[in-house]
Amino acid sequence: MFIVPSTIASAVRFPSGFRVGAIGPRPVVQLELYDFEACPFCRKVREALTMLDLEVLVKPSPHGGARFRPEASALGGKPQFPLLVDKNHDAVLYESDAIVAHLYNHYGTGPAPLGLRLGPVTTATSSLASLVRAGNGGSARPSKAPAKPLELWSFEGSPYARRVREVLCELELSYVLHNVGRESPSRPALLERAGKVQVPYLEDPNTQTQMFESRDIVRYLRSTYAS
Ligand SMILES: N[C@@H](CCC(=O)N[C@@H](CS)C(=O)NCC(=O)O)C(=O)O
Repeated sequence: MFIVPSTIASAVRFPSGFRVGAIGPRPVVQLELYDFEACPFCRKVREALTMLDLEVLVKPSPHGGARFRPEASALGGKPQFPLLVDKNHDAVLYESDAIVAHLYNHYGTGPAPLGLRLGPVTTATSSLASLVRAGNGGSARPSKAPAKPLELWSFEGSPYARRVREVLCELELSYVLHNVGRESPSRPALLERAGKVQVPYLEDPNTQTQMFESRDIVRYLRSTYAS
């Protein structure tokens, strides 16, 4: 049962990545993130994205992945993750701490929360969360590439949404990540669109599919895209 270790992983990082804090200006051009779920440094960035209520186009780059890793290396010069592309500020950034600072500087109202600024403690707890997930979302599996990115409504601390993100990552499926943490101002739009506020919620414009329930979504992703 995936939910127990995934809940422990969330608990280890609580309260980082659950609730939206004070937010500042919004990006005009969509942010892009090359990352992989199991990477503890990438987790810090995803937590910041949730707490800042930011949407991002994720280009999953797990170990052994061939779909986005070459693109990331060409952009930034080396295969290191996370890598953030922010065209609003002409920025291509490595280093999770630099990325978090950039996000709070441009899209927040002050410095990042303490949970993201504790240096080795932040890294240790994020690594522990990855350890608990035992490599899920770390390595690529053969898959078919969708023509258009999928769309996922999620927040970093959700144990159910994590399982879906892990599978999207392993299958190297690009997706628009709509972060809808607790108290997110984006929740009313989800309610309007999907009829209720529950995450994960997936839309696949390639097959006109919309669905809730992590187990059903995982099954759908595997049957549609795994090869
Ligand atoms: N100091 C960097 C460390 C980043 C890092 O070591 N990332 C690992 C993944 S967790 C990586 O890119 N490894 C190379 C690879 O995955 O091929 C940061 O905070 O962003």
